[in-house]
Amino acid sequence: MTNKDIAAAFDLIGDILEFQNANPFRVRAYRNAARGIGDMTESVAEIVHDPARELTDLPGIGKDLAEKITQLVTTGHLKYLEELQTQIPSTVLALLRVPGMGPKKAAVLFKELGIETLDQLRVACQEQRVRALKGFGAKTEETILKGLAIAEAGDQRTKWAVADAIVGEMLGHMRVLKGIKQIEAAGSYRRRCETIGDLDFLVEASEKQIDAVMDHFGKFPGIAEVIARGDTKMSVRMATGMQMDLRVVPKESFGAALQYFTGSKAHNVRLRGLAKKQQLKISEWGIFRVEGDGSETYLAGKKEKEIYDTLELPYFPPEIREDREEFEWAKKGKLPKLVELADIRGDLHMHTNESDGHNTLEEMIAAAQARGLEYIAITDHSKRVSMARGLDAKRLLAQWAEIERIKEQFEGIQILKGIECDILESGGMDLPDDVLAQGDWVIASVHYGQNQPIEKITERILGALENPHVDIIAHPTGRLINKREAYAVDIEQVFDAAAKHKKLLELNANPARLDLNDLHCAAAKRHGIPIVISTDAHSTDGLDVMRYGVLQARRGGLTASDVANTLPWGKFEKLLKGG
Ligand code: DGT
Ligand code: CA
Ligand code: CA
Ligand code: ZN
Repeated sequence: MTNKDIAAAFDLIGDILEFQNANPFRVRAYRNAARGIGDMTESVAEIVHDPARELTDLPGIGKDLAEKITQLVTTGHLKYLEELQTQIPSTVLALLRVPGMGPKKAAVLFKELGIETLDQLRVACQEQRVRALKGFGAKTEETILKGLAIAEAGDQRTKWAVADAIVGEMLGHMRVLKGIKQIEAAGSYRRRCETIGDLDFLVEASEKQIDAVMDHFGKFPGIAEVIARGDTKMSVRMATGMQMDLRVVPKESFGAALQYFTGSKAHNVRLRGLAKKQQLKISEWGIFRVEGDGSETYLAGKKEKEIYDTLELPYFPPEIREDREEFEWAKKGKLPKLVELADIRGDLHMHTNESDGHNTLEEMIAAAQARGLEYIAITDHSKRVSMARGLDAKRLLAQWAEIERIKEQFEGIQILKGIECDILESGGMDLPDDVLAQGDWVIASVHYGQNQPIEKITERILGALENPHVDIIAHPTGRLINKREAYAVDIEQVFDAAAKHKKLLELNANPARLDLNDLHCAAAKRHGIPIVISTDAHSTDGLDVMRYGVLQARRGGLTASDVANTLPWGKFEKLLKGG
């Protein structure tokens, strides 16, 4: 029973309760528990089995939830959930996933029209039976029909790097318009989430200009349809399916709106709570003092920072606005100074055309040098990865000899003789110890046997961490965003072993991997494990993905001192030698 399974069960309870119009506090208790557990890297199941630990010590877990978790973990079932599930047909829950629906609307459709499936919902909309319901209308019907198409197309989120390219184009498109004073992309994009659901643009313009701004927004190439257009907001859908929202706000509200629409929702909820205690109110329009007679006085809102200033809070970088630890940090005056791209001095994972890279050894070194890197490691694949023409001992030693021979030609850059050595399916490394011993930098990776059970994969990785020649584990969970789930691995055991053996862990910066993820980075930090952000470049251009890794590290709350490849060469060399 993984944390994800427990979180999913609690979310499902939340869905059903909401559908049944239950007490919102109860619904929220389950939602909060689901979120908290989903965010934990430590296994909740293990806490259950540990006699020295109490579930009720976890935030938001009371006696009742603790009992439910214990039941789930020990029996694999949850009676309460099973009982709830007998009260509504399982297909009804699919209705909740239709954009623009939500539990309340779904409940009405179920009760009034007996709609239990997406197909029935589509027919009812087409026959215009939905618009006759109280609280629904022709427009809702239309929204639901479009939502159905999206729900069926599969609601894939867009990778951050892809969204970033679109944001860049949109900013370029909008900036030619004179009436725009400021424009920002807010939401999960600004928080640098690994994937984003939709893009949220915010524009400052005078009232006279609003229509022109919206007209121009609608002319962005690639827009398939305008979903909605109101007085100050507009939503469009791209041909790719991605939605983009636009809001036009006046000068005195731009900062407040930027704060509000950057989110996350959880961060904002917490912030509003803090404001209330000080007789303040925050909204997308500004921060207001609530007077004795209930009226509100505008205090600030032009700049985002003013919102936090007024609340006597530090300015939280968007990456950490998730209501995880940021408010605790603020309370203690210990907001981390997050790592920046400019802090990065080395790149310790890259391939050449000796295995599956596109460029030669010399080209990779020169490209790294041109990017101002102080040190790099050349890390081609080992022989097990035959599809990538992985190196056997003989070819590897030849490559290392070649590196020794040419490294004098490249000034101001250290070139480590490295290898990305596979961890074999049966355990153990793909190359013999006496070969690995001759290198400067050994990465260990799981590429094969990713469907093995958790015990097996964990054991393989722990074995690699015990090998004295191994320096680091690459892309430790193996996930590919939107493509492949992480393999089953007990990540806490990996953290413990990495800390014990003084090994490093990689944050692979490739935007399709971003592995370790943000929560793992934070957990690794708690274990005192240095993170290395690496590009895993397979071409000279591939060296430029470093920035995505840095953003992920920032989401994990990492500072430069938590990231080993921010060290100057001399200090990094010492770390390598165990100093
Ligand atoms: P996404 O698009 O799913 O990747 O995630 P976000 O965070 O961009 O969410 P989105 O687009 O629904 O809304 C953008 C931001 O607007 C969100 O992060 C916080 C704010 N927001 C939206 N709805 C609410 C709300 O009901 N309450 C509060 N406090 N903030 C909200
Ligand atoms: Ca969004
Ligand atoms: Ca949105
Ligand atoms: Zn690689």
